[in-house]
Amino acid sequence: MSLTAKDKATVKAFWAKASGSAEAIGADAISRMLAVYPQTKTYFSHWKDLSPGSAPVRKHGGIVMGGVADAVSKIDDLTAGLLNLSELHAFTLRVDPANFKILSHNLLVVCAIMFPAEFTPEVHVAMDKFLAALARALSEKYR
Ligand code: HNI
Repeated sequence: MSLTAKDKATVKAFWAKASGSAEAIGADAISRMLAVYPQTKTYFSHWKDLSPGSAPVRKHGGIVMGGVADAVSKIDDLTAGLLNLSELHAFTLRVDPANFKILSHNLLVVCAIMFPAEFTPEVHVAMDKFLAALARALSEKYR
């Protein structure tokens, strides 16, 4: 299920509209991930407050979306582009890669809520494929 040239163009066009709200998207996606899939909280037990919209949640939302922005710019070779980030999540943070799918799901939910007009079925497919490819690239160093 690799991204076609049309998928890539669709992702870039949607990102051009959504990136101005990247921090809000990230904050809500991380809030939902921690609330709806509480098993993800284990990685963030060093934070003071894991409740939706808390300061560390918002800060981390911005950081993660910086990674997503970077991935959009490296969409033609995500595996090479995200090697360092993959290494960090695999060896230093030891994040179970199953969680990448969970965060991707939450990112899609938030994009659909925040951009109901722009988030057409075509955009949904392209973003789903992009986030799956991003999750695969982040999982690269685990094997
Ligand atoms: Ni993730 C740190 C990007 C998914 C747990 N993560 C980062 C950083 C970026 C990043 C960028 C900061 C790196 C640095 O300090 O150099 N993470 C991403 C991206 C995704 C993702 C692009 C997927 C879309 N990370 C996840 C998931 C989890 C996760 C699904 C766990 C559920 N990440 C972490 C943790 C840290 C982290 C833990 C360190 C945070 C801290 O505060 O110590």
